[in-house]
Order: sequence, then structure tokens, then C-alpha cells
Amino acid sequence: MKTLDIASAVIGEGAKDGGCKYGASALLKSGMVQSLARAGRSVQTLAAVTADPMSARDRMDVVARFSREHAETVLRAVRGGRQLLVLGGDHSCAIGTWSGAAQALALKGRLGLIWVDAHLDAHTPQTSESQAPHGMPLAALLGHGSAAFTEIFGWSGKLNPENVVVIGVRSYEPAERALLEALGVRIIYMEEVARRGFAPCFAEAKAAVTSGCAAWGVSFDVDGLDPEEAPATGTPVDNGIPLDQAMAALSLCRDDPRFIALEIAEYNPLKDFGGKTARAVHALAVAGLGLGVPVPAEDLVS
Ligand code: Z70
Ligand code: MN
Ligand code: MN
Ligand code: MN
Repeated sequence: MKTLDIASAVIGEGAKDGGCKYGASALLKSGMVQSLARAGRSVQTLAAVTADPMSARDRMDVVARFSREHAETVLRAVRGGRQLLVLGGDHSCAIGTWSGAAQALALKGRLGLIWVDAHLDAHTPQTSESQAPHGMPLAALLGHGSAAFTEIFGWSGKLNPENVVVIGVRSYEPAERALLEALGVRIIYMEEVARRGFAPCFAEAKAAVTSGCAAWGVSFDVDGLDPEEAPATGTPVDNGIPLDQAMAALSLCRDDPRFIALEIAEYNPLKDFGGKTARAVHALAVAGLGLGVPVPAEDLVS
């Protein structure tokens, strides 16, 4: 079994409420390494990459600089043959995560990605009303938006639309839906998840993103989950994915040598009274990356 590297993406500047900046350190403090070790993984914690404070420069520049540095960390881990757990951070961290992963694959082949989220995260600076970078990472990875986001490592289009599936969506603006539809990205809205169950949708997504790809990963926005089970996130949206279904689905990542990284973003510990959402995040990580029988959420983190 590969060693598991944990990369801390210490950034909240991509969101309006910066509380996600403390997500990775809080998850480590609540025993993420121990949760994964109990699930049979040998874990190595990488030096955290931290975004510059906003006072120094413009928000887009902060995210661009962070993304380049975080991408280098991911590149080294994947090139070194390690599997990765990326702990956000607001979801703008995905720009660096998946740029680094795509660069690591380079000539080996394409990268597939399942994007679990209440949102589409497919704005460009031209379409975004909020101008919040965490609403832009998926567009950037597909080659649309600010060059500072799309051109990391000097090339654009880190993801191919046919190898991306977005699941759990229930809050978006028309322009981002139009972009993804024009590109042909499969979007599984929450109503379809509610009808079919999350695990069957995830299995369909896995088949799509792994077909013809050298490797694949999952970017999991905590706001994809139902806020009753995971309230500590920047913008909770009602009627989300049940945690038990998310755990069952993520267990489909196990034992696939092509599964290179799980990213969990938008956890805000400043809202996590009682640690309920931390437990949910530990459960997701163990479900996706652990060995043996998946551990129930209530047995993780005291
Ligand atoms: C909205 C925007 C957003 C969270 C992404 C929301 C963006 N579409 N919010 N992730 N939590 O401002 O672009
Ligand atoms: Mn997101
Ligand atoms: Mn979201
Ligand atoms: Mn929205």
C-alpha cells in the first residue's frame, strides 16, 4: 500500500468568510492522522502551504500565488508515488491540487475528477458577481478564467470535460451552468442524487472519470453534505448528501491504484460547535482512503 501524504491547504482568502483557513490545522488537531492510522494507513504530514494575508495584495493574486506553491507540493507527492489527502482551505485550493496532479501525470495520460459540491464552482471573473475565487476553481481547471489560475506550469486545460463529473449541485448561477453545459461536463444535480441515491451516482461518475484516464481523484466540498450532518461550512445549502451515502460512495475509491488524491475543502472549524462536522470529515477521509471496514462517523473523534 502506498504511503499517504496529508497536504494542508491553509487558505480562506478565496471565500468571503475566511474561516476555512483554519480547517486543515483543526482537522489535524482533532486526530486525522490517528483516524487514518487506525484505518490501516501509514501517514506522513507535509509542511503546510499558507496563503499570504489579504492586506498584502489583491484576493486573486493571493489565490494565484498560493495555487502555484500548493501545486508544487502536490506534484512532488504524486511524482513520489504517494497517495494524497488534501485538507482545505476554501475550495480555491482545488486549483493547485489538481494542477499539481495533472502535471505529475503529464505524459502518462489524463486525470479524471469527481467534484462533489452543492455549487458548480465554474465562474470566471467575467461571470462572477461575488468575484469570490472559490466559485471559480472548476472553470479554471477546465481552462477558463484568469490566466493566473489556468496557466499553472505553463499550460491550460488540466481537466478534460469528458473526464469530469459534478455531483450534489443545488445552488448555482446560470452562467456557470452554461459554461459547463457548453463544455459537455456531466452534472448530477441533487434532485437526481435524491432519486437514485448518492452511491449509484458516484459509481456512474467513477466509470466516466476513469475511462481512458491514467489516474483519478475526488474533490469533496463539505457543503455537498447535508447541513444537518455537516453544518460547519462557509455556505450550507439545505437538502444535501446524507453522510452515510457519502461514506458508502467514497469507499469505491479504495483499492484502486489509480486513485491518487482525495481533497476535502470548505470545512470551517470556527462554526464547528461540538465537533460534529470534524467527525463527518474524518469519516469521509477514512471511507475513501482507509483499509478494512469503514468506521461509523460517531466512532471517530471524541
Ligand atoms: C456563488 C459565487 C461558492 C461556496 C462556492 C457561490 C460560490 N456561486 N460558495 N463555494 N461555498 O459567489 O460564485
Ligand atoms: Mn466548492
Ligand atoms: Mn460549495
Ligand atoms: Mn451560488
